[in-house]
Amino acid sequence: HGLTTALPAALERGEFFIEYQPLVHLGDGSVRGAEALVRWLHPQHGVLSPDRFIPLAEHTGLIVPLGRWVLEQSVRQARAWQERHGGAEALGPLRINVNLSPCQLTHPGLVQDTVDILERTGVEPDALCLEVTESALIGADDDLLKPLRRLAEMGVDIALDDFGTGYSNLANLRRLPVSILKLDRSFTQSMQQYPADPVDLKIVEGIVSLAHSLDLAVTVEGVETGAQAEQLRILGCDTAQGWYYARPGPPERLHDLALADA
Ligand code: G
Ligand code: G
Ligand code: MN
Ligand code: NA
Repeated sequence: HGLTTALPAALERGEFFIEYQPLVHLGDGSVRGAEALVRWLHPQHGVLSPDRFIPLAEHTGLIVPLGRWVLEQSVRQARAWQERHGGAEALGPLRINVNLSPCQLTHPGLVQDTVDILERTGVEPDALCLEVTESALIGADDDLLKPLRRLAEMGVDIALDDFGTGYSNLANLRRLPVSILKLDRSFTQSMQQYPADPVDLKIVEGIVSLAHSLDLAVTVEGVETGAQAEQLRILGCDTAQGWYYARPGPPERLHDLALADA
């Protein structure tokens, strides 16, 4: 595969870049942070989405250095936002969410790399959230959970991404060192019609109430309309992300959005 063999040189040549999508507090609409989403500016094919190359990078192992690069860039960016965001201290420092692939979880350097990056940048652990998909943690044994536990003990948030798409063993949640559920976009899409499907409403209501009783915060993905945002806010969701607020974009944009409500 041409893309696969081009990956290592692409990392060396700096062809990857990161877009940031704001995370918004549903209660007051303020920007609280952003999710980092990597892209590849390929010299022939133009901008490639992560769906095109993350699976290849996972297959070849390049995901480990690529993931480390994404983490370092994103945390550096968070530091830069925090330094320029002095007006909004009441809201706490702007946070950064970074996706972890399952291969990074099994790599022995994960905890130390993360500690090093936080120390080098001076970003507090509680301003970092690592997103792991529900499917990566299904059936996870203690060895797999150990690095996540260490990170959680340091104060790093762990979010369960795409929640509700795997077979959700809700009882299993108690065992995971997770502090945030990211409700899959499909739930948000079912809030499109007004009034929304009563069964879907009950399901989201149930997830939110279970999450809160376990001390987990709920972030919703894929919010595209104000009506969805309002419905999800009423259902008790805490934070939202989606095109209604902003598409993924360059880091300066997040800064403008965050300062606008500072
Ligand atoms: O940005 P986009 O909406 O196209 O993202 C598509 C998918 O790629 C999402 O599931 C997202 O979690 C994943 N993704 C984006 N950036 C990264 C990254 O840095 N590492 C990993 N492992 N996945 C990522
Ligand atoms: O990590 P995760 O799989 O959640 O990645 C987020 C993905 O969702 C990215 O590909 C991002 O571009 C996409 N996305 C973000 N906001 C929206 C939205 O409002 N609607 C839709 N359809 N996709 C979105
Ligand atoms: Mn994600
Ligand atoms: Na997701």
